[in-house]
Amino acid sequence: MANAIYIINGPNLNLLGQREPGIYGNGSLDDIKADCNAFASKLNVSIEFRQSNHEGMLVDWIQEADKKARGIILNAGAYTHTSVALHDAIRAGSVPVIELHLSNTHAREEFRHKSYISPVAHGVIMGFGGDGYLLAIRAMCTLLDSTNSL
Ligand code: CA2
Repeated sequence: MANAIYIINGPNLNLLGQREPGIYGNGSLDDIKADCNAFASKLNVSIEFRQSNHEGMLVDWIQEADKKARGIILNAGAYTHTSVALHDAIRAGSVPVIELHLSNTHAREEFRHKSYISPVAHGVIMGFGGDGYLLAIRAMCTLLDSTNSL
């Protein structure tokens, strides 16, 4: 969708609500998507909400968003901690990216402390579960407003 905020979700986030509720909560990704749509319509912005388990697909969507979107909210899942390809795709683009995580990755295993996304993101929101998506939409709107691109 042109002029939308893209919300891009990476691997295994389609499993939310089915396992690990202690870490990720009880809600499904569809529940989060519905909450995002309701919140975005209150703020009068449109969102494009996607999920893929495939790194190359995420790269394609970041490149697409750079042409069509105002900003990107990215929960890259485990690719956060491994993907030079996602880092490069964000670095090559010019729309702002907010890195998002349900959990506080710094309070978890050491391998989750490294992020290839943070150095090329405008900001990071983590540790607030599904509410983090709404915080990120709010933050993106404020950012776009302050740069007159909303
Ligand atoms: O906290 C986050 O949002 C994460 O991006 C979630 C990823 C994890 O690899 C990152 O370190 C932090 C995992 C996505 C969901 O994985 C599930 C695994 C089993 C059951 C349900 C979800």
